[in-house]
Amino acid sequence: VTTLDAHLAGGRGPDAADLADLVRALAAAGVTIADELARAALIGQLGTTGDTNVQGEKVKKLDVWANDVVVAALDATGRACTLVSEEMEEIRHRPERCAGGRFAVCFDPVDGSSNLDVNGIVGTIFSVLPRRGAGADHARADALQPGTAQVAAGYIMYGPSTLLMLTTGDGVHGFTLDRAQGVWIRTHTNVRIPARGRTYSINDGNFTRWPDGVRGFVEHIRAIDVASGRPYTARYAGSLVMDVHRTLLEGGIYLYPEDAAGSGKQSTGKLRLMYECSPMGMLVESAGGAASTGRARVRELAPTSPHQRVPLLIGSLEDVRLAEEFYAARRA
Ligand code: P6P
Repeated sequence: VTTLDAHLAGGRGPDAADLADLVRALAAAGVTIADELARAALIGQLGTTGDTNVQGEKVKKLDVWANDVVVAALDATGRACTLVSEEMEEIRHRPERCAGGRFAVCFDPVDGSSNLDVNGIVGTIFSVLPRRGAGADHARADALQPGTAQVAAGYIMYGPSTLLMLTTGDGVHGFTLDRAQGVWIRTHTNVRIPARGRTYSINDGNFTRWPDGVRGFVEHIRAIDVASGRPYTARYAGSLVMDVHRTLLEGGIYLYPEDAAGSGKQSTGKLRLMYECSPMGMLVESAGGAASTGRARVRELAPTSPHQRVPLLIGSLEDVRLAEEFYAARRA
């Protein structure tokens, strides 16, 4: 049995110890959040605060509460002087932490929170970037680095079990929370995503706004062709952590494309680059998969703002590459 602590102790690299402090803090925040989710209905923590966040979305009570839990856990380590969160409009920089704070952390404290009131699967997604700058104005530069700069990424999935999926650059590993013992046990070692799957995950309700490439790809995988393993089956949970986790373990593809020109309000997509697409991109690529906007590798995008949205096609290498073929209109 390998615990998270034992796994982190084996980390290599000059920042391994500091990075381990951050991961342990995020895991501890995950335990606190898991406990609160389990009893939210009992203590009136479901529902909305009445506010609207920078995304223009109704803020759930648990969104705000979980954000405070993650911020406090990261602050306590002293290892990060810059934080970006879905729940915080501005980049949060604490200059007094720059001396010991070698990282910037971007996170979505409760992703998929529309599922909270219906007891659905949600998750905490995190992305760790190395601090590059110094002085007072380095926060923005450190927060807005491309996904290839990440030194760690992962998510905590609050489901029938509480599961931490993590990469620090040397493969993808999963740790299941043993609540009775209060330890995380490595239950998934060196996760590899199948080269191709049989499942696709997309919000079909946006069909009229799909770009032609997405429409062509989806019609292709819906067609009957037994020899090439089609049709695929459809799964959509409305929770990125749930849909990506299934895709990571079983193969297939998750798509959240941009709205085709003039068809809708999400002209650059819905998902956020810094704390949804980049970390999921690092995780899935580390397992042998791919993460694309349909035309470019997500991790090579140069961020321009902390909450910017990008299209996301993520999953098995062959499935993502095939979708890109349809985007490039090389396939009809
Ligand atoms: P839609 C949740 O709000 C989220 O950011 C992801 O977790 C999820 O995959 C997606 O948006 C769901 O969006 O438009 O299908 O409800």
